Amino acid sequence: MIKPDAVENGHIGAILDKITAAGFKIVAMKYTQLSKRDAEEFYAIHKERPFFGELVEFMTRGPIVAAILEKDNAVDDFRTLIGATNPEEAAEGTIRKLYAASIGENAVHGSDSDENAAIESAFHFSGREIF
Ligand code: 3AN
Repeated sequence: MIKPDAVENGHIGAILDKITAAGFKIVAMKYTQLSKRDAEEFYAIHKERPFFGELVEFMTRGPIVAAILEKDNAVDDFRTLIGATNPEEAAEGTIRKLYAASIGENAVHGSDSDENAAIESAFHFSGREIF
């Protein structure tokens, strides 16, 4: 996902450019806004964390871009491309270093395993939206 902060700041095009330049193929994509219920479901794994309320509030405050990306070793390579969760710790040239302001508002989301990628893909897309 390209998160609400990056959308608000006009970074959709630049982020998609970096993603395709890094060799990812976009097999599904949409511009949408998460409801409170959607965000609570998507981030259910974090529901006991102190920042959960803030995270749901942030992720629902404006539109996002959801996409499914395909590549060999996609999960690890995408996490390398986006950089550390905290942009202050993210490597130079990564998407979060370039476009994120804080650990809470960190521009992009990437799945942390192939298993979660499948779950998150099904959360956003139906079969006929995947190419
Ligand atoms: P990542 O997105 O790098 O996989 P996770 O899964 O640990 O990181 O966290 C999910 C999301 O929760 C982050 N992208 C960020 O928006 C938010 N988050 C994580 N840690 C914090 C924190 N300490 N304070 C505020 N928000 C946080």
